Amino acid sequence: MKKKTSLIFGITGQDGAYLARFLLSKNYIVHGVKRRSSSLNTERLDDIYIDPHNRTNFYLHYGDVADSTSVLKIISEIKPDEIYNLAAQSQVRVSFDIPEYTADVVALGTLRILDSIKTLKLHKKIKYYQAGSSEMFGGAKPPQNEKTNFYPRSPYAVSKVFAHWITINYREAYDIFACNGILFNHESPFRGETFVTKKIVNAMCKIKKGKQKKLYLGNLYSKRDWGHSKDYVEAMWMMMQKKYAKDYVISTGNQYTIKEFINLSAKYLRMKITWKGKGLKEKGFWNNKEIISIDKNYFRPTEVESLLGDSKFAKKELKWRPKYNINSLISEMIEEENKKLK
Ligand code: NAP
Ligand code: F7E
Repeated sequence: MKKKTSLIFGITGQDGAYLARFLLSKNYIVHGVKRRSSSLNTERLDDIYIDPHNRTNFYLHYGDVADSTSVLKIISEIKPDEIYNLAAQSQVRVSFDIPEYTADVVALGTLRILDSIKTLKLHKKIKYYQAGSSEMFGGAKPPQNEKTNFYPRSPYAVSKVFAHWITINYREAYDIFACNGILFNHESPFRGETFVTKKIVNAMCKIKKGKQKKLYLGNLYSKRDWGHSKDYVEAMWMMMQKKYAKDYVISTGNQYTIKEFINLSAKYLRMKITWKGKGLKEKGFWNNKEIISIDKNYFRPTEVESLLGDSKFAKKELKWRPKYNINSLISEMIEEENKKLK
């Protein structure tokens, strides 16, 4: 049987790295788009990015979703069966500092890919996946599902709402198989170091080994529904195997505060944290040493307080089930970090 060809925008990120491995395991030919950077950005792909001269199933191309000529050229050359658009400036806090850039990449980047499919008349061949986010629900009351109205609370989330609707518009207007995954937070050892779970795990492991003194955080009381990236990239692929494109919420259905995530990580590391004080003066102590403090710079101008997904639709239609829970997620992240510290 002829191998399927996939093209991943955002292959160097957390999900891109897991999705590439997943698709290779399904016998796909995998193409990925990486940005030019002054230092290497392919660290998460190192073990699959073997000698380019002996490779037959994994290829990287320079490109940028802010540059429509590169997007059009890559799609026209590869003519993939499936496109996964994972490319984004995905840091919510940073999107308040660089809102225009965030909108260009997240909102218009999506449009550039969809419009290339249309312009190249590849709408009958290519299936398109859009990386939507629970951040689009923002201030909407939990639990959130496919019928919940969006209430985005950051330039990132507003841009994702545009991306969501332009995906539906191109599906309806030009008959493109284009689906939106509305994914709740998902983490892993590959998670970027500025996201809160990875920041906590890395710091706690280092503090335990005496390699770091303190961890500074923002709001400890927002609640998130955290899953594992490995489970979530499988859901992306499942959506793309359906006959008709639809939009699906992917989540675990459990939520925890940031403080609960710290306590669970500490428990795994056998560290007993004692909390004292309130608001900006709240502090965490271990062995009578102050190891956690609040820094107001990590607060956001508008916060998303409570995300809790209801993914009954995906469970029914895709038969998708997460394999990880919060404890196996945290233990894997800690084990991998400890290996690195050794
Ligand atoms: P990530 O680790 O931040 O990866 C983002 C990827 O996009 C990286 O490969 C990055 O390249 C690339 N990128 C950034 N700007 C680009 C541009 N202008 N042109 C081409 N590529 C560009 O994010 P992730 O956690 O894997 O998430 C994947 C996607 O799902 C993102 O769209 C994110 O917004 C969305 N999402 C994530 C979550 C989550 O909890 N992880 C939940 C819902 C939705 P560099 O490596 O060069 O920076
Ligand atoms: O923040 C609070 C912060 O940056 C989670 C992205 O993948 O998931 C991610 O967005 C919570 C927020 O993720 C710190 O205020 C406290 O309430 O890990 P995060 P996020 O903003 O939920 C969604 C679904 C995406 O789509 C995004 O691309 O933690 N928090 N103190 C902190 N957050 C950070 N980053 N750093 C702190 O020091």
